[in-house]
Amino acid sequence: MTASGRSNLPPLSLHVPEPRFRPGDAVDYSHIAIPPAGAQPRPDERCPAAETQPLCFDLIRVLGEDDRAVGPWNPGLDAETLRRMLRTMALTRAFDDRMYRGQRQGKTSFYMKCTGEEATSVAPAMALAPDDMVFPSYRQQGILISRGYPLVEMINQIYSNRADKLKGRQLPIMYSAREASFFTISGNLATQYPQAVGWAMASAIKGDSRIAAAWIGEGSSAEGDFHSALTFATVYNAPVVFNVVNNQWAISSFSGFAGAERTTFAARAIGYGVAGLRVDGNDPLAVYAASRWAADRARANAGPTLIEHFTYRAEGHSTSDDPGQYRSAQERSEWPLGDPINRLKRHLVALGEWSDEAHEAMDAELVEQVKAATKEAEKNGVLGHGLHHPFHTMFEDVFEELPWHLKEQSEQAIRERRIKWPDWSEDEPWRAS
Ligand SMILES: Cc1ncc(C[n+]2csc(CCOP(=O)(O)OP(=O)(O)O)c2C)c(N)n1
Ligand SMILES: [Mg+2]
Repeated sequence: MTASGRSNLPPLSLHVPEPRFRPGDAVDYSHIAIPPAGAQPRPDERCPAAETQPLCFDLIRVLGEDDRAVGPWNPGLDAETLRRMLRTMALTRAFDDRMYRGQRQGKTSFYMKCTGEEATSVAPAMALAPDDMVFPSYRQQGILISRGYPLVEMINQIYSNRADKLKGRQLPIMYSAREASFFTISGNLATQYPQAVGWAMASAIKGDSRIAAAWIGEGSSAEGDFHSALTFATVYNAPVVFNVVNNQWAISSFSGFAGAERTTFAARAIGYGVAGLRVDGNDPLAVYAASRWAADRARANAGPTLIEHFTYRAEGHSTSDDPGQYRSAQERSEWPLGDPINRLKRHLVALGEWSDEAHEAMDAELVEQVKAATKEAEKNGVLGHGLHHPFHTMFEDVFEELPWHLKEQSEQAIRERRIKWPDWSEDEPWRAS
């Protein structure tokens, strides 16, 4: 008997997704369809959105197994631009490695790496105009680095020190850089999507030529904000590029919980009448080409595009995570789309424009560059050394005039602090004994 008593009907049941591999399991990715590079058609940027539908189930690839760039999506970049792309991705990785170690040394409370996903931020940043407005999530440090934002400023923010322009009010790595057209990163996942659409609409209303681009993780695409953003964008034909970075994981939840077992993330574009592209996210040339296609489309008032970057989060979610607890360690080595830096390196070598020696020398130079920036930032303090913004500043900058209750709270907080630490000086807190 079922609960309702209608015993001739089968009991209803739910499907609860389960990842294929858990710690200790052997990994077999043979279920992932990887088409040959160069085999995907490239429609005109101004085509009706429906023409891109097959590309939502395909995988745009340019770099082939022989390390050559092939097919209609080959962006045909010159060697100097390719080397700049390689260097920016390698710098992003060197930066991540150093900051990760900094967190382990107690210099910051928190860090998030983008290892293996560098192409999904560096290549789009290069495909966009430098003043196009970007609305990233927390894993697109590669955009700031591509735009030449000073590493020292990034590290000041990570250390929440006295030179941190955000005055220690944002979680480390949640940058904000108006001068780099880089919107403030929010820990409230997916909020950047409708914000990007709003900005893009405003740009169009003003008759400007700048477009907006947003990034979201595949897990966060399950948030309601994703859907309202796409609805607004398609209704008003907003000049915006939507990037979904499908790195397979949302902390310890695999992509199945966001719908990956049913269809691709790119295919979500179809329901909204938005152009959709599914790209090999570890192929920097494919990512560049798709980003350029979408940016040109938006700039020509031909409509928004949703790009799914199919990639893999090679390391933990953040410094607070231990992926060894929930996924097989073999996943990283077995990931069939390789590593974006290695792939672009091998391509440049195949062109006769790069070598192992040049690569090694570049890596050594980048380590030094990051080290120098770190030393510079450390002069402004690291976590827990007291070289942070004066305590009272946390009550400032929000209201033009502090409301009475916050004024009372701030006075009380400062009073209590003086009782607790009598030697504490408000302007030079680091001199407190
Ligand atoms: C609205 C909201 N819900 C939950 C969280 C907690 N949270 C932080 S990161 C994260 C996983 C996001 O995964 P994904 O979107 O795939 O991005 P990835 O970390 O893989 O880049 C979650 C659930 C949050 N910050 N905000
Ligand atoms: Mg993810």
